[in-house]
Amino acid sequence: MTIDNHFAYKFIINYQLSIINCQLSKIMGKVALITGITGQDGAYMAEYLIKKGYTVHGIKRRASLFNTDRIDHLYQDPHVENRNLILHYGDLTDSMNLTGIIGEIKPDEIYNLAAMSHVKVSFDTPEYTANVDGLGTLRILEAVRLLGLVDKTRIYQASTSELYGLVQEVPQKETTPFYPRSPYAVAKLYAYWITVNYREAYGMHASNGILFNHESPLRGETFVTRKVTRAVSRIVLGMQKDVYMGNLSSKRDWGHAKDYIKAMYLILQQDKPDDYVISTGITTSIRDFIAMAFEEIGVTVDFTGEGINEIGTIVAVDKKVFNKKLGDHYYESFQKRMGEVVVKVDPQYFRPTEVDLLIGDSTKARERLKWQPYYTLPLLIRDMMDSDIKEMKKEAYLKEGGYKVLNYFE
Ligand code: NAP
Ligand code: F7E
Repeated sequence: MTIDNHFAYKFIINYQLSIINCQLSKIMGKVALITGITGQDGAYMAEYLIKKGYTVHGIKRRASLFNTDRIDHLYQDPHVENRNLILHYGDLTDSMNLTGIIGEIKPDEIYNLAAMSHVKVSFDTPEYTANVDGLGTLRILEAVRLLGLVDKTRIYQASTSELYGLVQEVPQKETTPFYPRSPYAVAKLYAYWITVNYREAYGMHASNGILFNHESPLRGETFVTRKVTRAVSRIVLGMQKDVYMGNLSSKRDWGHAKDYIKAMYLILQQDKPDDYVISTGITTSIRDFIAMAFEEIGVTVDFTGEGINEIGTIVAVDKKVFNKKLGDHYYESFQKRMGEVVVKVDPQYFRPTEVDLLIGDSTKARERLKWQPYYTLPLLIRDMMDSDIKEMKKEAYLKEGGYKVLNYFE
């Protein structure tokens, strides 16, 4: 056999193998790898893809306690055969580990959702944040390239509205120049551009979703929305006196994570890779979010004062709404708190550089992906408040019964 023939045979065999692989994955369902599967978006994404018939692999970090609460309902005993959720230990800082997992499972789709995702904390851990959020993305792209999976594996990169930082245009869209304002955003800027570069240099199906803030009952407890819905629930149930907040004037474009993971999925189903803004197009201040969360249970809070002297005071309670949401049991003691201050400002929550205003224009996604959010902000707040009231009632019940309840202060 001549060398030319040898390469021709190899090419034909490889080509046939790739067709067989493709047909097999159609019959057997697709395989997805989710980094950050234990996080808010990772948990919703795993559930969504499993319902669509995918086999989902997830990367979880080793922790000294179980960290799989958010995916507990999907988790199966590792001894069960034909599982549709398989977890691997790993870390975005470990390229050998990532290359090993990707090489073993050869995913059709990778959703890179893992990150040190807290903006304020990124000022305390800038080097680590750059390593995970910036270089972590490079490690995944490079693993796919080196393993020869460029034509098979599609990659979603979790980019962020934080890239717009000190906004250069209102509203922000795909063409708005970036101006990151935190170590987190600067790391994500690298990840954004390395994704674009690998797409252009190697023809990878790699796309950025530039997602604006999205929340849910699964949101981490130290992000502002969840901090508020937890605190409001505890205050009305008599478990907490007040809450200390940071900058009340910044504005965010908040959507529901359940809507946003659908956009991520749609981005990877397009024939061509591209970058998309995902947002609701409505912006609200932190102050108004807090007022809306109290209003959800019939409590009116009025804000007075400025800067670090600003306070939120209870000025009215709608008994009917309050009782409907919480039950009569709590009204008597709560109405005695009329006129009391429940929201205060503590500068320890301020950031060295703040992102004052975010509001997205997601026209491109709405037209090309046919994506549209279902949840409005009031619906999102209802979902989060219902869930946290239930959670806090459980804690109150345990406390009454003499059981230990943890204090999570931040
Ligand atoms: P999240 O709840 O904080 O989840 C982050 C996930 O990343 C967790 O599973 C975490 O694991 C994992 N992780 C952190 N460091 C890691 C490391 N070194 N190696 C491997 N895994 C690591 O974040 P999210 O709200 O779901 O956001 C998902 C992604 O979207 C993130 O990349 C975030 O930056 C980005 N994003 C979020 C929003 C938003 O509003 N939610 C908007 C735009 C972009 P543990 O559970 O062990 O901590
Ligand atoms: O802050 C202000 C704070 O921490 C929102 C991440 O998912 O979304 C998230 O980043 C705003 C900021 O989210 C408190 O100063 C006031 O202006 O909920 P956050 P974030 O910084 O917008 C983007 C899109 C991401 O990509 C990130 O991963 O709220 N704020 N008082 C407060 N914030 C917190 N956390 N705590 C306060 O007490």
